[in-house]
Amino acid sequence: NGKIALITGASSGIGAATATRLAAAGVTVGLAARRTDRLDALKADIAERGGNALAIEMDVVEPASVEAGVRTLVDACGSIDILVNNAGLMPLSDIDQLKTDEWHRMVDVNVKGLLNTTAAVLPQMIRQHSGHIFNTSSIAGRKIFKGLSVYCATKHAVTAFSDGLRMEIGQKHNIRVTCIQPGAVATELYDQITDPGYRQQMDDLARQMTFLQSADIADTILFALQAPGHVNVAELFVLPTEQGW
Ligand code: NJP
Repeated sequence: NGKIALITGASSGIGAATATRLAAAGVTVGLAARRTDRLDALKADIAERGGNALAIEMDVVEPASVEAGVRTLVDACGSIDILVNNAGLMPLSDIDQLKTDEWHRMVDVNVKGLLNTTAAVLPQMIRQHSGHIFNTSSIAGRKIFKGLSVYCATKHAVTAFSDGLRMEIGQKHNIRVTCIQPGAVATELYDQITDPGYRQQMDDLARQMTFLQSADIADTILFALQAPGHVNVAELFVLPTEQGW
């Protein structure tokens, strides 16, 4: 459809699947992440299917890296119509283990990273007086799970920021904001769990129920994107049927 998207965390999982789906729908996709080998492979895959993609090395934690990436996409394509704030991580541990490095990393990527990309893209969308921002929060952005306290705190922040953003820029700047809240999706997110107990727990969970696939979330993003301009699909809870709520 000729639109331009910036997708963070596009090197794997939900981000990569979203890039593939959007590209198939005619969107030019800026693929942002740190692992450029993954981005180059995805870009080639998208091109093979007739789509357009750019690989953009970006660490969302670093404002300079984010600004440079956004500039690269705008210089190449002239606009940014869609921002998919998707980069994130989820190491699990109990609070009393005091794994403060992991806590800070989650705050840096899940919250500050999302603020960095939003700040870098917003001026462009405001100039255009149009845009659509997707924020990947989580079921953990509405509810608290044991072992996930800090992750839940970061995703509650994403949900709260999405609500505020929608309130402030929806009418004023004609920008839609959709908060995505997935349940369990089979991705590499779970590979970062270092705690053996929680690792086992997640493996057990995966045996007990059929997790969502990344493409399921990509489909819901496309659904919200393709809604008529006066419709803002504000929030999407998407759970495995067996996960419940
Ligand atoms: O995980 P994964 P998902 N700068 O590990 C990137 C949320 N979510 O697809 O930089 C830039 O495959 C990393 O790229 P790289 C979750 O919280 C998931 O599941 O190359 N990018 C990779 O592409 C997250 O917000 C589930 O390492 C950085 C991507 O993040 C989103 O879904 C459930 C980065 C992670 O991809 C996508 O996660 C739920 C940085 N500094 C919410 N650090 C679920 N899977 O069950 C990391 O409710 N990335």
